[in-house]
Amino acid sequence: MPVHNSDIAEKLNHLADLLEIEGQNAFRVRAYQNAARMIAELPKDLAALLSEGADLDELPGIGPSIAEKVKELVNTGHLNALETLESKLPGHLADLLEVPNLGAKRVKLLHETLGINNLDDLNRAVKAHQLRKLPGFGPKMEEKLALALTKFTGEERRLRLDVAEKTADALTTYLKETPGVNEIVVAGSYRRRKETVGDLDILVTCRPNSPVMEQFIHYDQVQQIVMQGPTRTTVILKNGLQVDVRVVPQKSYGAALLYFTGSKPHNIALRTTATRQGYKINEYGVFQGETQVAGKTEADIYQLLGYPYIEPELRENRGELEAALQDRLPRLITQDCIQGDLHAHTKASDGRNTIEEMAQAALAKGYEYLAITDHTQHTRVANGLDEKRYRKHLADIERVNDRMKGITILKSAEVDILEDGSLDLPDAILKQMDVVICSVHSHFNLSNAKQTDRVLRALDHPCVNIFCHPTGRLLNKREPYDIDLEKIMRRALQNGCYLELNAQPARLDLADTFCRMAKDLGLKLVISTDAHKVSDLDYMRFGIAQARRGWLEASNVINTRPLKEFRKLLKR
Ligand code: DGT
Ligand code: CA
Ligand code: CA
Ligand code: ZN
Repeated sequence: MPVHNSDIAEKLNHLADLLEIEGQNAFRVRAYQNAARMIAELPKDLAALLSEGADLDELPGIGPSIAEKVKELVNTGHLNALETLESKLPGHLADLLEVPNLGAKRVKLLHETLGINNLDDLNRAVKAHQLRKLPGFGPKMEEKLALALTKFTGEERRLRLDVAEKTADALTTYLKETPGVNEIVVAGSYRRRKETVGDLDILVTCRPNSPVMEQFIHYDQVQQIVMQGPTRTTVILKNGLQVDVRVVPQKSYGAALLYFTGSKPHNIALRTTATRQGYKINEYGVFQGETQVAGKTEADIYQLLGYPYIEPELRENRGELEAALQDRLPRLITQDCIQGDLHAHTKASDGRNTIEEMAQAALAKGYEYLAITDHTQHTRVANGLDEKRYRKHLADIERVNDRMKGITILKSAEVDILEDGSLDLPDAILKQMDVVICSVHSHFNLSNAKQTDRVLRALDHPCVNIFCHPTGRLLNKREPYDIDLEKIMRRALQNGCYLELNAQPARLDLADTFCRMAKDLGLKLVISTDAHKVSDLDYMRFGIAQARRGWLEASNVINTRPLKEFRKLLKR
């Protein structure tokens, strides 16, 4: 595995954090932080520079000791100093750095004043309200940490869909090898494509005596067997995910699938209807007296009860049953409707591929257009481009576009919205772009009123087309900032601009309910991947799933339009 500049920067930053906690002098800490920033902004791969025999000492901000460490990282993927320090610091002190809102300074203070060494200690101190007295904390920060901790450590811990998907794919592939297995499907929130899942609910149909449960408990990722039986077995995997496997009879397959796909509120509402019609419904089928009248497939159950088939993503009891009865179900968007991606980074800022490589990959997906949207200077950690570099970058995009056949590369930028709502590039250069997307990357803690006004001001800028990842959330990591999205959506509608549904599985921002809100307001969205490398373009499917959970149809999403129409929609 090649070591990228961003990985090196991350390791050096982590080292700086640990050195700070350890009480090293501020100069040394800052030296590592500066080196990390410089490396993140470096246009060329350090690994490549080294293999060309370059002398890293020559780079600004890198002395001999840091140069040695970079070499070590590139050559071995490890950093001895970091590992030594990690083992030297008490217990799980470094885990605290992962908690939202805690940086090295705060961790050090917690350690020194309250003797907090790990997440458990922190949990106890938060509950005992010991933090609010510390300098720089206060009751509000204590509350924030309490919330962050329940998500971080408690039962509420849920796995991101993309992580669950990797686990589920590997496990179902393995289970399929068992003799006698017919069907394997992952039901539950996973099938409803929820952004995070609590556990995996797997259904299996098989021939009698198929050793599928034996096979399951011998899976090499099993950490603990919670319970084992012929029709239901539950384990916990090494990554902490709980998995239930249920063997169900073929004639009950549809009923079991419906039941275990949920959601629970959808099931309950459906059962109420069934009861009213004189049926009994459970995970084995639909019954009239003792006789099974439906249950082999989901569709035959819905049909018997007078409904058209309802897609799993809609089964949240948010009006889908009523809509189904009135033939008002949305014709949900599918991935093949997408004609272009409007958010992609390249090596020019913090991406890993060139303009050309990104465009080739988008072309291979059958897209008609791709917007190159590198960061602007304010986002220094992402190697954002200033005006001068951006001018050159636009010329580069144009040049590649002239060479490429079959796809149009749109000149764009992901422009930082500064604290006061102004944009991070001058109008003269924004005017040269085909499409302008903008984001909040700093000052997440403004009040609702200030944050909302800041974004409204950006949307009022005549060059702006799309407001990206509108709440800034990172699943399991960072709460959304405080902002009035309805106000934002109304202004976007009024101004002829759009909001992004960011398809990164760590973001999925907008959330499903906000997608639905946009649709109800009549505001169209853009679904973009925010790709930082070629393979990230595949994230589109997560965005599509989220859009479907938000009841979106192709007509609610502007990058389902061919380029010509898309350009018209951009006119404000
Ligand atoms: P999760 O795992 O928290 O992400 O969410 P789900 O929806 O996968 O929930 P889970 O794993 O507790 O249960 C799987 C499905 O089983 C759930 O979506 C609906 C069904 N189910 C579970 N408990 C009940 C229940 O008490 N009544 C009914 N009607 N259905 C239930
Ligand atoms: Ca589940
Ligand atoms: Ca479950
Ligand atoms: Zn981006």
